[in-house]
Amino acid sequence: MRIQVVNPNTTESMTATMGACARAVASVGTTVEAVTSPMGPVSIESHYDEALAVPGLLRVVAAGERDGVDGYVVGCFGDPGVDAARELAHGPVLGIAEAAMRTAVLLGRTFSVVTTLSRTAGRAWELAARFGLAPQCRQVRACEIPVLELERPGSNAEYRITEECRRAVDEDGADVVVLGCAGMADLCARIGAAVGVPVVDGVAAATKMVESLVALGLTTSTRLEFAPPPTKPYTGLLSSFSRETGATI
Ligand code: 2AL
Repeated sequence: MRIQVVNPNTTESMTATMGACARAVASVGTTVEAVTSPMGPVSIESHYDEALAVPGLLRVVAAGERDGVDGYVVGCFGDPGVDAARELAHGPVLGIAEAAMRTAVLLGRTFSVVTTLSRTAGRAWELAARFGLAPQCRQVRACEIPVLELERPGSNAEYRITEECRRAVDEDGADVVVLGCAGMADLCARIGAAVGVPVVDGVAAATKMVESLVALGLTTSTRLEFAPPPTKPYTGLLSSFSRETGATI
């Protein structure tokens, strides 16, 4: 089985972190390929970033389809482009926010999300509502750490995230904490040990869920909404995307 963990931002070091965390949970016989988007923002922390991260993600998925990839993880907590990627892919596609939040409610009554910047909290709430999980989401907490600061050697990001996770438990009464950025994936086990409640990293959770869906022989329904998109010309800077919605899938 081949699963691609796609980093929709263009920072290779974050892709490497995500790949290592996905491989650590993948079963024997599953190959995890961590792929960096070929275009777009170096980090995703605004709606503008999110919108412009989607073309690169779709490029990767279209190439993966030509190459026989079985399923995809979209490795950004805004779950950018997941619906569009589902239209392109023959196998399952899962975003890390959806995987993490759905996992959290299997483990406790309530969860809080601990994310990077407070400007991303609105999107996390919107996703929780979309998944029907807003009633169980106690709070979306921000550490005010920009995404690329997570990668900077010598940063105190782990300490600040751990303290915010403690507040999620003590002040929100959350049974479970969800880490709200793919760049936090490698911190999950240590933070879980420190705060004493389950802490969920969406990269690992999504990898196991995609692996399970592929093993079950289940994939996105192509009956209507998620059928391959209609073929049509795309113009201007996006003209090369025309073929990706056409005969190649
Ligand atoms: C993210 C993420 O997971 N990757 C990225 O670039 N931005 N999420 C976030 N809340 O900042």
